Amino acid sequence: MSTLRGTVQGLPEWDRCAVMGVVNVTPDSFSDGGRWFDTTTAVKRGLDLVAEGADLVDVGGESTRPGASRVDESEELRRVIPVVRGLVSEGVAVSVDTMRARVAEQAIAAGAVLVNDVSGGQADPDMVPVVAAAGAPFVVMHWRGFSESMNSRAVYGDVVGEVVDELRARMDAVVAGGIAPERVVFDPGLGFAKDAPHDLALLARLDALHALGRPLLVAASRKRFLGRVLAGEGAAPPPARERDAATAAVSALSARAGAWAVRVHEVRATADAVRVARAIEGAA
Ligand code: PMM
Repeated sequence: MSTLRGTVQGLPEWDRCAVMGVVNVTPDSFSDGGRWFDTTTAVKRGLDLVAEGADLVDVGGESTRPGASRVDESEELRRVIPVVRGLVSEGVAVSVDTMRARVAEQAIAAGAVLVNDVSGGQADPDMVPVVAAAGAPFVVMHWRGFSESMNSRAVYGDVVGEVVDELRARMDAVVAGGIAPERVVFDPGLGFAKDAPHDLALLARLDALHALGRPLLVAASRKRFLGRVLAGEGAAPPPARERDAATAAVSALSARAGAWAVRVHEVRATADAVRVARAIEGAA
């Protein structure tokens, strides 16, 4: 299992699946929007996540929920950079969740150790050159377009095969742009241009994504497909905040399947899940 997980140049190595805790400094993220919106509260939230077992804290200032419209760059910078700085000054390993090169650049200058771009470098033509020049590790998520329109792009013949092919093409592009392959992390992009059956099919076939040869980040936390699974056919899904036990279940399964990291809003249960998965792995 551990050989599957892999390592990311420029980041610490953990002997189990890592836990990335989420701090959304946004008024409108689908699952926790508005709760951590001012700098002090957001930094405190990040520190609480570390105390609960997060290895990395992912700071984002733009909601990517389906249908969301974009924030402008100055507002995103205003939201994100002070939080990055505050967490870095407390010794936290910070990842920045952004599609903008300028935000990534300033976050790296403020001490962020990982750039998490849900567009995999497609939204901003300056992103790949900026990440390459900084020598920063880079999350390449499977993405087919901005939130306004992504639901209409959830059309696949073979979702696993197409996601694998599209991620491979992104790898070629980012490597051609100067990012070292050893610094790339892949992410299947659950919920991004995907319906519940697509998300489930991808989770069932993490092995096919592993065949791409890079560490995997799985970000299932509170997503719509979990609401669908929990509600069953035809019923109303539970609200996002009632999907944390289901999220922890995905964390355990992903860790056992060799994921490098899981990205979650509620850290405590997932921190336990990845440790249990590690213990089982060690006993095999
Ligand atoms: N999902 C969201 C935001 N950032 N980053 C990665 N790498 N993968 C994801 O699936 C992902 C992400 C949307 O969820 P949120 O609004 O609850 O943070």
